[in-house]
Amino acid sequence: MDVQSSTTPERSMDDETFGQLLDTVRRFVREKLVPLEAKVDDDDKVPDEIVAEMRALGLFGISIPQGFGGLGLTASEEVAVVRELGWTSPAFRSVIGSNVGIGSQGLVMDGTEEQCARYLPRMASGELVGSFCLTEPGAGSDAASLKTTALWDGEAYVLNGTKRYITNAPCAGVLTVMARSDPDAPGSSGVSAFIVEADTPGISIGKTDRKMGQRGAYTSDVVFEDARVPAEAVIGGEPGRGFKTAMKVLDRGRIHISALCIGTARRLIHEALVYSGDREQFGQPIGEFQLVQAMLADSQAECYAANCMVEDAARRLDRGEAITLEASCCKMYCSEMVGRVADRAVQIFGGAGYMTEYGIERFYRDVRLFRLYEGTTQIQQLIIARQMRRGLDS
Ligand code: COS
Repeated sequence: MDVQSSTTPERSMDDETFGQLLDTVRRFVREKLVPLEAKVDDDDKVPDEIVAEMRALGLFGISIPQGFGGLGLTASEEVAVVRELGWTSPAFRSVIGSNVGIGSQGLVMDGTEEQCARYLPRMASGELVGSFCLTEPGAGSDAASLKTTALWDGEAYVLNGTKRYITNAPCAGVLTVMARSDPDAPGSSGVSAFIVEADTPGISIGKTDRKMGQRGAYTSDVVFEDARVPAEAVIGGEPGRGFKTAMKVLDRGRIHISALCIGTARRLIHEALVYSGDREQFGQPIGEFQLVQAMLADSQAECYAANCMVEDAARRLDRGEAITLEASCCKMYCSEMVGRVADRAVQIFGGAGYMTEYGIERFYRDVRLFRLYEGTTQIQQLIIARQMRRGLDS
């Protein structure tokens, strides 16, 4: 077994308390969020009172350790909560997504005690929104080719460059920024991760991007023009380790996104099942037809397989195993799976599936992003194959 750390994280709550949390989240999603899906899409905004309820439920801090004000859930528990959130429009999950995932985990994994104490409690409460700034106009899949610089001038690191498609940047208070602190070091080795306050002079946020789907979730550019940050902003205090921090964050983030895919697939299967029982053609419900049953069955089997792999990967992560390969397998399979499930749901709904009123076309557009962000399917394939080939060498 490949072991990263010898300690298995202590569970922060017992089964009964966790069951209650899950139950509360499920009811919140189904009773409060589902009825708001069309409105969020129309308004391109999650209502403020919903964000406030998410704060009150502790959702911003589910993956942040209890010692820093979060709920300190294990990866397996996080998967269960995120799966529940996946039952509704992904825009709702995006509100808390960066604080739970890529926006906080750089600090949780590699931050110093002081950095964690300074930022994590406010991120856990939702007072401070965190964003993860890796992608650039010229560095997407090839993240190690990033060009943003962070040059030490004797007193401060001076940041210059542009970050692109940064989730929650328009509302972020703190940014995890990957930048090149040693321009002479090749590739990823010259990259450091910085924890940067978004109101630092020299940082500006671009206009909010218009997207294919996930209206109500925001991305934008973040531009650095001679933004000065102190030496204490280097995550972990040691320059040159930022790319590895980013990769570790993405490993866990990919399991999180995979759980989200499963939740959305379950919702789409549910909608297709109910519709196929109601809708009659040729004198009977369309669900009586074997060709419709085949689509439902394929979706169910694939969703079940996806769930088994995500639960396994999360368990391995909780045991301290290295899960780079498994996280990429999950991200690839689950995001492709929910794409197929959404396509079949449109097919089962027929013309109604194409109409905005039924909401299925919105999910179809929303889930398309899952195959792209936190690494495209092709990047996951590359990571999986590399890990397999490394196994041959060892
Ligand atoms: N955990 C810890 N360290 C890791 C790691 C991981 N999962 N993956 C890579 N590293 C380390 C490597 O061990 C290597 O360290 P050494 O130089 O000490 O050997 C270093 O990081 C560079 O890794 P690698 O050589 O694999 O980098 P490449 O540039 O060849 O490829 C990929 C990296 C393609 C995997 C990476 O750029 C990637 O994930 N791209 C997609 C980015 C992405 O998901 N973007 C979405 C934006 S965030 S929403």
